[in-house]
Amino acid sequence: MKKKSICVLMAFLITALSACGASTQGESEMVTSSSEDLSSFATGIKTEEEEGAEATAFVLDDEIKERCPVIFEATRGNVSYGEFTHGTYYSDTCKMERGYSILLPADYSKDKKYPVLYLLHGIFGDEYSFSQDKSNKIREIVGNMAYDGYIDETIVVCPNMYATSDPDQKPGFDSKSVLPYDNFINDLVNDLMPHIESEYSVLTGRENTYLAGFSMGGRETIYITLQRPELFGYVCAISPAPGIVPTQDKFMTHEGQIQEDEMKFAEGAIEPNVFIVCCGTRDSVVGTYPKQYHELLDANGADHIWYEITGADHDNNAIKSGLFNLLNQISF
Ligand code: FER
Repeated sequence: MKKKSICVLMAFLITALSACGASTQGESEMVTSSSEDLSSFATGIKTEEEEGAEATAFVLDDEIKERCPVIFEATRGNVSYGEFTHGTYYSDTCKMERGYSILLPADYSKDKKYPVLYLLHGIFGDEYSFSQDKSNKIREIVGNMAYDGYIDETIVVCPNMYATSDPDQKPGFDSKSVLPYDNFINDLVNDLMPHIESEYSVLTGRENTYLAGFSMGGRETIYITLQRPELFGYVCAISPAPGIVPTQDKFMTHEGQIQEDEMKFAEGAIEPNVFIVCCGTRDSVVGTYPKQYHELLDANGADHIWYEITGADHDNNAIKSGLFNLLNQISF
């Protein structure tokens, strides 16, 4: 059972104030005005009577917030964040050694066991795409939410999603070049997950195994979730790219991994506890494809949460939002 998310109001205010000072300034993309973010928190304030003996407390509500609140993406002086490191594993699927980046909690210890989030990059990316981009605030969001007790300390694994056995093959906008992305399900399930589970001190099972991805990674997140829902309890597809079902967009003709009427969970399948699909309202790359996925999932009776991120493009605003909301849903 996850810890209910409660922080004392004073602590919240102090953190909120320091978060306003701790800044994301100087970065190419500013998220939202901090006053906007902070006012949205007011909904969760409980009175002393409601909390019984406890001091007036702040409780984050379980609703989706379009933007990651500033308080969770800020670099706080009092929180120790994990660092990304790099590892390798032998992939029987690809018949070669492959790399991944891994974010371990700052005080990672073999005496504890941690849930794991597998986080999938976009097209042309690799295992460094997330770990080398400081603007996505992954370390901060995961570290702050754990520090505040919303989630348990969590390991984040960022694989290379291009699962090919041909070292000369390169990604591109044609069916052949895209195939290794669709093959990643095999590498993930048969090679990477067993490696992570044997090399690190992790909790196993769907309750402790999360899957998220951006764009091409969002597309594979949906595909993998529909194929293997018993493996992942908490899932978020951020700005998922076209091609799960047949279509033609400005980049290429997609044959489709599955047909539209297959965009659902198998009869009797255990579905994820949380399955989020989201996208920015101004996404200039995948446009309305994520919304179409939502409509297909709806039409086929596959439970999920759909939301749009007002003003976000195909960018870190969407990534931060999806990551925050996934972790926030896990906390309930
Ligand atoms: C496409 C449009 C977008 C596509 C992939 C993408 C393979 C992926 C974008 C990204 O990962 O950022 O037609 O086809």
